[in-house]
Amino acid sequence: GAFTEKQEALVNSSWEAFKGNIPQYSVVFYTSILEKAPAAKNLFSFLANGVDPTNPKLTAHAENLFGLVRDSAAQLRANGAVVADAALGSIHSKKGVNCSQFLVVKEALLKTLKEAVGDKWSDELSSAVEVAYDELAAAIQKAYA
Ligand code: HEM
Ligand code: ISQ
Repeated sequence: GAFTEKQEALVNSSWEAFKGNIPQYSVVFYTSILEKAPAAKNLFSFLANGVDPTNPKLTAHAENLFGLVRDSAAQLRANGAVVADAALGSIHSKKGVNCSQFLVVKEALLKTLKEAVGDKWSDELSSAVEVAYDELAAAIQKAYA
């Protein structure tokens, strides 16, 4: 079905919660990714010295990714579809990023947002974030050259 205004608001609320402590939640995010996919360390130069919350590159990359999920929800609500720009497709295609890696990042995102929103977490919020993420991941892979 269509992505509702309520779903967009739920995704926005999780983004606001994440922004409440970006260094702390970035650690949760990267740690979760590295637990499931240790090789991800080699994909991101800013992880060379471990998950350091004072490294501005580390937090900025997490913020960019979370911001795009929020943007995806806005696109779904406004247009019923998500379009990723070609540059986003080409970065990931060059790095050979695959479906299983998209799944690892999705699970880490959900875990992080669950921690950020605390007792406001719900199945409805989880599913709104999942739809926004899955549609964005599909749009990125569709933009692979
Ligand atoms: C770069 C977003 C999934 C690996 C980027 C960039 C963005 C982005 C915006 C540009 C640089 C930055 O701001 O970080 C996303 C989004 C994703 C996603 C929205 C999911 C919907 C993934 C996955 C992987 C991955 C699953 C692999 C585990 C990379 C790598 C770069 C990159 C290696 C280049 C980093 C660098 O060296 O600067 N991504 N990404 N991405 N992404 Fe993703
Ligand atoms: C994937 N692409 C861009 C940035 C990221 C930050 C953290 C984890 C995965 C990412």
